[in-house]
Amino acid sequence: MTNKPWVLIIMGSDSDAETMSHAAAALDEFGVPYEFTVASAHRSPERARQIVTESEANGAVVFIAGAGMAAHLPGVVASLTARPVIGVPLASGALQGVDALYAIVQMPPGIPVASVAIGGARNAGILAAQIIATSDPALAARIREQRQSMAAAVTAKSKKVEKSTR
Ligand code: RP5
Repeated sequence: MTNKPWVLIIMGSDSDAETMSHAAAALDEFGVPYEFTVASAHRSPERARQIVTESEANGAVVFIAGAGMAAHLPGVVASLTARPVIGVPLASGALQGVDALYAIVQMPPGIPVASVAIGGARNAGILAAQIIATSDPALAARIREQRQSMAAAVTAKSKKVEKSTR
């Protein structure tokens, strides 16, 4: 247990866990604590409600919610907390995440959910860290360092292929 601000990562099924683990990995890189759990908006609404309300009371400051198909979990989480919710549309079923993307981004005015790309769990983790970093300068510095590493990696990639004929 920690008093540090932490992130709840919640998903609709254990079949979502592999993709959602990329959000956890991003938070691990930045040393941001999280809990990782499953609750379904449709199959276990009472469990979803209990986890979200208890997590808010216990210091979760950002919620990451992943779901596939009729992806109502992120919206339900947003209905239960006034803290920021990041939705992760997941590719499953016949429509491979397009259905989940539409479900997550089409929230009614007043109850926002920020959405990343289909399967974009890593960006959800990074965005959650960025939100927490607004009040944590050391975390903000770690995020800036990672940006610098990425920029250096792009320069290295260019060196492998660049040429000029002028
Ligand atoms: C959604 O239905 C879940 O988020 C998952 O992406 C999808 C399939 O769930 P399972 O049938 O694998 O439990 O609610």
